[in-house]
Amino acid sequence: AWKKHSAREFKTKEEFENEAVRHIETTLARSLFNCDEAAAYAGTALAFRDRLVIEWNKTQQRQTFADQKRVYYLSLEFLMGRALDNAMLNVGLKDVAKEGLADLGFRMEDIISQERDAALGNGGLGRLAACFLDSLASLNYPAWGYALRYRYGIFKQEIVDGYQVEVPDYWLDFNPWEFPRHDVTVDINFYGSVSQYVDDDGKQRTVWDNGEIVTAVAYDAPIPGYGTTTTNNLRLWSSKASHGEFDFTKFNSGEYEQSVADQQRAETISAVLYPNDSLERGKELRLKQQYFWCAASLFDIVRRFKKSKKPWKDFANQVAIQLNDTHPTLAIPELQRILVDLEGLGWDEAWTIVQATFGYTNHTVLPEALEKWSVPLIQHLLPRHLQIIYEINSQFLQYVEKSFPKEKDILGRVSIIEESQPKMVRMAYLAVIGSHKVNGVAELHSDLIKTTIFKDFVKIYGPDKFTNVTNGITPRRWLHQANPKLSELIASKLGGYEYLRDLTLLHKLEAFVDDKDFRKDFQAIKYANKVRLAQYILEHNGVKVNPAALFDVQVKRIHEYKRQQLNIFGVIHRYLEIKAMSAEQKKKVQPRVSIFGGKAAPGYWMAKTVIHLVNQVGKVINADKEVGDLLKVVFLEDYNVSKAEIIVPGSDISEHISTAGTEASGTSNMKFVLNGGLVIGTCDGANIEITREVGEENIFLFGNLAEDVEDLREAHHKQGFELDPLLKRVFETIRSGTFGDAGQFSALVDSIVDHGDYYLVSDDFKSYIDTQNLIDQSYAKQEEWVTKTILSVARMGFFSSDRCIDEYAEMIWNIEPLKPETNG
Ligand code: 26Y
Repeated sequence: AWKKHSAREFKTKEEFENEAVRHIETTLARSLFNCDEAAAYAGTALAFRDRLVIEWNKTQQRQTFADQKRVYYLSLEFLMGRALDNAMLNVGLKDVAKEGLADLGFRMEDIISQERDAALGNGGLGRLAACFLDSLASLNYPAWGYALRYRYGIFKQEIVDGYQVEVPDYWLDFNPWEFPRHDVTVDINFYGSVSQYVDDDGKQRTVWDNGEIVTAVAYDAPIPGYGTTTTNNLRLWSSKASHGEFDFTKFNSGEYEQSVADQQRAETISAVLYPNDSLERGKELRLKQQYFWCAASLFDIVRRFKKSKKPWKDFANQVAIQLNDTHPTLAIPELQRILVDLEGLGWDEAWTIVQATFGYTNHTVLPEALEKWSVPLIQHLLPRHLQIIYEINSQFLQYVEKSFPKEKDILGRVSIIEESQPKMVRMAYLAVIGSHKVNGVAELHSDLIKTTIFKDFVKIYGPDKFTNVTNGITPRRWLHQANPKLSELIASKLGGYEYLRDLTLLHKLEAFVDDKDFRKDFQAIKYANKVRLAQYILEHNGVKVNPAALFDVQVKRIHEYKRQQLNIFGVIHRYLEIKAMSAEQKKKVQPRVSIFGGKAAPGYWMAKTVIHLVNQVGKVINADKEVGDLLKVVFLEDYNVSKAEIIVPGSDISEHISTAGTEASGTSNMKFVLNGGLVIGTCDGANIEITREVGEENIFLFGNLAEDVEDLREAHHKQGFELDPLLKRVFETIRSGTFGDAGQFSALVDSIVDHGDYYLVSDDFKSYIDTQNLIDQSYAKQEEWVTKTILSVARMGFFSSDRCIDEYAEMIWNIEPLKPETNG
């Protein structure tokens, strides 16, 4: 008889060692005599993987048996980072493994850092998806993620002579966390033609065929929850050539080369993550990626539903699908196609199901980031989908016309089809029309989408279709894993780690704000994290920084709207001030380290110029003996999730300084505050709610408000504007060649001086500088500063992604958790 399973459990360090060694010797076929760190990592990962896999299988079985509604999170990006540390902490045996590894002669940190980041994302949107998976599993929701298995994640950034250089990120040569499912495949059609026929019941039916077929192969990764056995699934699709008869004829007729070329063409679909995070470029391959992934995922979801033998009217009671931005919007016409063309439902019946199934999350109001695809391109690649989109549009416009008979202009404004040359499909409109709920990601942002890009739709559907779910972060990775000492200190005060499952419990820390020992420990942990970061900076940048200085961090994608240029201009201003000081005055200066990090999209020249300027400024200031420790400037290469885990805990102040109204939420702002840092920020995105939670005395806000931005821009164009005098001095310094050939930076300076300063750098400069000075004064009063940071940590409970996921579950998905106890 078969045993229930053959889980190789380990509880002691000896048992762990046995398991790790067994894997090294048998799974890897390596002798222990040449066991290096890579092998020790593999052995450790495989030992933990075994434990995960058993719970994973059980979870899937339990969820199938319970037959509850599931949520499917469709995201082209999942910025997962490393998996081993997370797995160890979730399984709860990290300490055992640490001792075992020590016996074998290894240090835990070295083993953990052997793993490559799973960097299948650009920035905030991708990392949010990863935090959501962690919360969904930790809260026992039946949930799957669906994405693409890119062979290359976001590029690795190298800094060469101060310039960004992109290097491919081939991350798959050893990935113990994925399981190929060669038996789970879906054939996906492209191009081809559409025709009509009459079926056996005499009904008019449409077929789409004679296209090119590419096969999607599933690769699954386990997503363990914290403090629960629930282990959900992340399914990544990989593309490969389909091996139909077509290929065999080619082989046989001597077209061997063509056949191999076809194969490469097919594999190209899932080859690489697009590295743009805001500029839409309308490339055919990206559209192919989107359809390939949507079609494979929907086929999979529908296949699972059909196994239950329920009637179609139950579909939306069993299935919720969340669209992470408009990237998966093709799932809407695809589900309509499945229901109408393949399953033979009537159009209206199908459309009711589609609308009840989908929810859409918007992550930006920036016009250049809103997806549009050209009608001719969709016509060519997905002819049936274009017909369906037109039909959806036609019915929608008829409804609008009936509801607003007197408004002539509204139809053109809300049409899914933009009447341009060529015509374009507005994906955000299709997403709104095909979903039952649309949400923004922070309060201000959710208000803004209702008054700007989706204004007409609020009028058409009423305000209830639009809602807010403020973003959150998982405290497991962003506190417990990244900052174990702080996590432990908090646990010692709150009587255990329960707060990691209910972050609102942090409020109890307020009672310790005057506790001398607690304050000392809290401060010592911040200092130790700064020492660790200083060590990292020395190793990677060769710059020695003083851990007692104020560490000022801005790490995020480089973009004009995020205003890293404001930060570096501020740094130059500070440099000029220091240079003008007497020795006596210098003694009063608060020493500071300005830390930058982030990737620029490869074609985004202005962003690349900002990186170059930061590096040039750093080179000059760091070498200036008159400045010494008073100011250091470093750009950290290749910012990613695992680097964030070192950088975030080591910050005193972090910068979230976007032009008001442009940053939908921001999530790193939450990470920094949760780790005992404070924020300098504009009244934008989640900064506003952070302020409400921590209190305005504990955050440094500055700059113009979102409601004034439009007027200011208009005034710039109509009347011109007076450049801020301090900023003017900064520009003169740049022009004088202090930081190298000024021509290299002219586009950046000119965008402000000559081209209207769209992002209001000059308007906000004075207020920014004043606020930075206030920060210096505040930091000098260390006791007050520590109070601010402790109170802030205590008040961050709201920003857990657990709260966020519970809100989605209740307001949008209508799903319930499945407790692991229901069925063992
Ligand atoms: C269309 C394509 C070029 C594109 C690709 C990626 C467009 C946008 C993106 C990514 C956007 C993104 O990361 N947005 C961020 O989402 C976070 C999570 O909601 C927000 O916190 C953050 O403010 C927003 O910029």
